[in-house]
Amino acid sequence: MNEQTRCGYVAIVGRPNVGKSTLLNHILGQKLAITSRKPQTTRHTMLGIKTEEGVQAIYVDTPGLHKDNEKALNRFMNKSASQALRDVDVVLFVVDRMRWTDEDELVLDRVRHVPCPVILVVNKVDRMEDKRQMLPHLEWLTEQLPEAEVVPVSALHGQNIAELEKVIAQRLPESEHFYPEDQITDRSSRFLAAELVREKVMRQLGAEVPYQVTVEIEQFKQEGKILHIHALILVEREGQKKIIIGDGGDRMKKIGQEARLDMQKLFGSKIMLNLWVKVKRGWSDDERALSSLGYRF
Ligand code: GDP
Ligand code: K
Ligand code: MG
Repeated sequence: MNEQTRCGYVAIVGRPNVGKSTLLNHILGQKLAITSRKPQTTRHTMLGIKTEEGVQAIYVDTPGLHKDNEKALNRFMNKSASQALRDVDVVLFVVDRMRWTDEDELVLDRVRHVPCPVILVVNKVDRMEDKRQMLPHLEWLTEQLPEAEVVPVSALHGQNIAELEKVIAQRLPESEHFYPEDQITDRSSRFLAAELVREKVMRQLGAEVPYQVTVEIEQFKQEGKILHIHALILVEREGQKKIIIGDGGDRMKKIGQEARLDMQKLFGSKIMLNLWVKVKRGWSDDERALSSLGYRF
């Protein structure tokens, strides 16, 4: 074993919408995790692996912890986020540079008790003209986490991310690497394809529908130079199906075009993408349906 090599798990936690997935994508230098302005965009934990100069950091992107535990899908997401805090080597606690909410508080309560180093990542500093505007709570927050290093960043614009990665690397244990150098995620290409379609749906739609949408890949087949992907968009109600299809299929067309471009970049291949929408009543509050759709408890 090369004595210089380091390797470990880095959990990215925080309330919905603070920029966890955006941060992961920036660190990896490619769009792996889907992002949007809407909470609940990330539903599954996903590994993003970066190997550079003898250091392998295995990031665990998580759904944000949220207060609403009523629906099965929400319980699934909260459980995934909590599990990610176990057995990791470093925790990145991501907060917004301005806003502090009850849901941040919820995350703080979990983070307070983790046995590994915590890095407080204060995100979205690009939105701030004056440093004094920074989270009035910041002083209080650092008192709550006296051991935590504070690193202000902009995940969207890449400000101070290299510095953050240095701080992370210093806290990873000396170890052999767990994954091959060129592997960037634990998720299958099918999974990533489904997520890209769901991202476009999330971004296209208003407040209500997105949480009742999931995507299944029915075909994923390379034929010559073309990757053929058939994706099924599942919704809860007939009305939602109409909304997703849009006037004369307008919205579906847009969703398809945008997803195809992202897939082309990610898979480095020409893509033929077919989309369908189907109603599957009650899928988001039915543990059995969730499990068959890939939400494994
Ligand atoms: P997550 O729910 O914590 O994974 O958050 P996302 O990564 O999906 O980001 C939520 C929203 O915040 C998206 O619209 C992002 O573009 C935006 N965002 C993330 N990081 C930054 C940042 O550093 N600056 C600004 N201005 N917006 C950001
Ligand atoms: K989001
Ligand atoms: Mg996310």
